[in-house]
Amino acid sequence: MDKTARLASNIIDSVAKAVANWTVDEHKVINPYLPARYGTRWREDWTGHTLGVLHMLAQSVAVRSAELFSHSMRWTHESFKARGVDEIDLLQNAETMREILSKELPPPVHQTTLPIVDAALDDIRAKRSGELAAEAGETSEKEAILTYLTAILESDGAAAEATIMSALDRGVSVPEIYESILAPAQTRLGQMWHRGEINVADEHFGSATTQAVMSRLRPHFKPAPAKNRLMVGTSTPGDLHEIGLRMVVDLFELDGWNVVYLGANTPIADLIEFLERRRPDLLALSVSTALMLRDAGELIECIRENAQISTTKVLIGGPPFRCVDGLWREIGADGCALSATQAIALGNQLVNP
Ligand code: B12
Repeated sequence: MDKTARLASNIIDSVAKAVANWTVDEHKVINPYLPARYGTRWREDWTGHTLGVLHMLAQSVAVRSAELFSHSMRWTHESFKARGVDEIDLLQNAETMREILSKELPPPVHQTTLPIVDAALDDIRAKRSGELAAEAGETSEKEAILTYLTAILESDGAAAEATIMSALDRGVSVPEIYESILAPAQTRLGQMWHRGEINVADEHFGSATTQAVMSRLRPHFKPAPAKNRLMVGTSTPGDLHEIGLRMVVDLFELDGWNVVYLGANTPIADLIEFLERRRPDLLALSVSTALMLRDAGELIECIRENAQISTTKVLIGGPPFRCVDGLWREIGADGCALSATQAIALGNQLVNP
């Protein structure tokens, strides 16, 4: 066994307890949610985990095997994940431990140790990227979704925008960018938030960036010849989701319709007055959460009971309609589409059968 490696290994074991405690303290500074997420024993549990990782690192350094450490880290992460520990927390813990080791270990020990830790961290990150891509769903733009999401997670708006503009340069059309990159990326952000992998600030940044990118695409719109049809798009009162709705309205515009995008959350009385004034052929109503279904039904009833606008076609859509078939009939809409592209086909049918 290499003597320098063995010495480095012993040094790691001898400082392991102090490094584990320091790592957990620093990790809590980066991620203040740890106590709330992992209960009263969170500190002991995380210190024990970090200590185990350090002892395994010491063994891997002794035999100079980055592969051994990577393998053991992967295994540990799998087993902790299966017991409800968040992968992001495990990665943050390992990254924090790496920083502490780089400060605590004497330089000759660095040289044998840090490359081994870095190789394992790269391995875990690469695996995580692979999972992100796999979970992004069946789309030809997996790579772009992944790059876009990575930019969002790094709060790098310029990189996110560059990803979309380069897709445009490759010949990906605006509807494809919406449906195959931006929409799945937003859905994925929703899943990550749901699992506690990102917080609301990250989601807000993603949603704001997606809307900014959509605005940047406007100069590249090439609408079909005008159809002399008017549609108005909004969401149910109280519904704050606007991105899906905006995609729908933009695609109607590209299809040659005159469009009025009201944004989300228009009060019922003001919407009715607006419809009386503008008399659109179609109202596109977005319902993003099941909590808004009853209000959407009441809004459609108000339209049906108003002689001036009772014949306005109401097209409805949003995530709740993906979960339950035929829900749209129950709330009195004329039709329902599950994507912006489907919405255009159905809107044209409804207005000019
Ligand atoms: C971003 C987001 C938010 C942001 C919205 C910011 C913004 N400026 O838009 C904020 C933080 C405000 C938010 C809040 C909430 N949200 Co939210 N949110 C999301 C998230 C992560 C992404 C939404 C999005 O942009 N999607 C991308 C677009 C393109 O997809 P889409 O909306 O589905 O639209 C497509 C189709 O549905 C269809 N479509 C959409 N509208 C229309 C309209 C018509 C007429 C047609 C034909 C088609 C159509 O075409 C679009 C393009 O293909 C989703 C996750 C997800 N899976 O979508 C949750 C999600 C929509 N939210 C959800 C929930 C529960 C909430 C909250 C209640 C959370 C809470 N506890 O506070 C609140 C409700 C606030 C409110 N009063 O509205 C749930 C809804 C579950 C359900 N089925 O009922 C989701 C699905 C997350 C989840 N899986 O639990 N949210």
